[in-house]
Amino acid sequence: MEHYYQPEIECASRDQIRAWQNERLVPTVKRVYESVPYYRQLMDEKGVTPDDIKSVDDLHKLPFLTKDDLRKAYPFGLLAVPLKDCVRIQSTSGTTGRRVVAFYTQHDIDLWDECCARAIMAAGGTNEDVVHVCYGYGLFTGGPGLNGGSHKVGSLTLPMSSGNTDRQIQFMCDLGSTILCCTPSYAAYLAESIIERGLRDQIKLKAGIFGAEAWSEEMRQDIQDKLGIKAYDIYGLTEISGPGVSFECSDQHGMHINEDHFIPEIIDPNTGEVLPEGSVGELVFTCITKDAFPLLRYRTRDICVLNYEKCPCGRTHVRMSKPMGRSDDMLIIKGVNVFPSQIEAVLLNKGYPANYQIIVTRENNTDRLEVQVEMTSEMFSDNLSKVSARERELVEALKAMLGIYAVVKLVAPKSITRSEGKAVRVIDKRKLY
Ligand code: DLL
Repeated sequence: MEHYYQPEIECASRDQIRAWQNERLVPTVKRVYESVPYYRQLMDEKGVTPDDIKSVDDLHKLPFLTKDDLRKAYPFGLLAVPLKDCVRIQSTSGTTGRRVVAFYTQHDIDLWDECCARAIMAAGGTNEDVVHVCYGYGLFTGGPGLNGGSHKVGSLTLPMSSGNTDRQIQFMCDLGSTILCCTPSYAAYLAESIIERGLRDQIKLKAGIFGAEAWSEEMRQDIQDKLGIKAYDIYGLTEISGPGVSFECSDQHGMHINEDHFIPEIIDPNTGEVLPEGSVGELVFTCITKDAFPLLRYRTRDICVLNYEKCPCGRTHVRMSKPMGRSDDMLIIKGVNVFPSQIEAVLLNKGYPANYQIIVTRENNTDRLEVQVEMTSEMFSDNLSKVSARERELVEALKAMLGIYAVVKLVAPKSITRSEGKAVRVIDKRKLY
């Protein structure tokens, strides 16, 4: 049976959703124009006034915001309420040195928690569940977001945070965790560790809510099989609130965007033009219910496609595909566009674990792509010629997928460093030149 946290909203008619969007967008634009000088200037430069925005149909007239704007306006430049009204900040992991700080009023946190509660209930969660949260707590939004959602559902919440795998597994067994929330790469590692310790029969997990990084269908299958659970995707970004901007339902075909809070658009990342329904492009969000940090037309850099078809789960909110990559994470190798997710799909499809690293270098002005991937322990016991044959097979499969040659190195099980948060998949050494 499908569970909903707010059925009247999650299953509202498309007309009703559009009506909410229209009635919330108009005052939000007005308020941002009046209270955020940074955005007012962008609107003035584009010659748009709040009066020009009468409905969602006018959204395209507004200027975009990018991560670059957030950096320029750091830390308070995009705040739309007095700082005294804020109760919390969260921040990005900042792996690329581009730290973003987002502000929340108590009302913002309540709405964010509700979005996460919708995700937990869509994964079958109820007040009888034990929700084991090993996303990081602290500045990262993963832990606090799922924690708040779990409280709203009324589940018993284990605020584990990341790390200490032995303790994670012990609590999972002792307290009977039923829903696991973490990054998919950590879920895969936990699955491996649980099986290694012979504890597969001692865990009561039934579902996982995995997101914050790209993961393939093959990886989903692998985690589901190893843990005997149903694995649900969840998406979000700090700038827009955190996890729960969208989430998967039992149908597992795309993530329902919480459209009563965030209006999505798909644009051409090069021209900024809004693309017709069904196009692949960059996802842009406009926040229509936030007090403190209501970003308008924020460019996520995530590449995906929106699906407005009816979903068997009964929810009516549009579904976004798994992000296929990021317009800024896309590697251009020998002039060819390569998304790490394409490489992962090939590896998992050939039976390799999701422990791999992509290393890009430049030698004599020529790009070199190397893919290091761990063997399973069965593969590792193969003789050398069999290992070489496997490497050749992967080279061919990668060539067929990407159209370029990649050096493949099969490495020993467990030799690639594990991540407790987001995995580091790509090492692009060309940037150092
Ligand atoms: O990763 C928020 C989050 C926490 C989402 C926990 C889900 C679960 P940031 O650190 O700001 O926020 O990173 C946001 O991560 O623009 C995507 O590129 C990527 N991302 C997030 N969820 C997914 C997903 C959190 N399900 C950036 N699939 C986003 C693929 C994802 N990529």
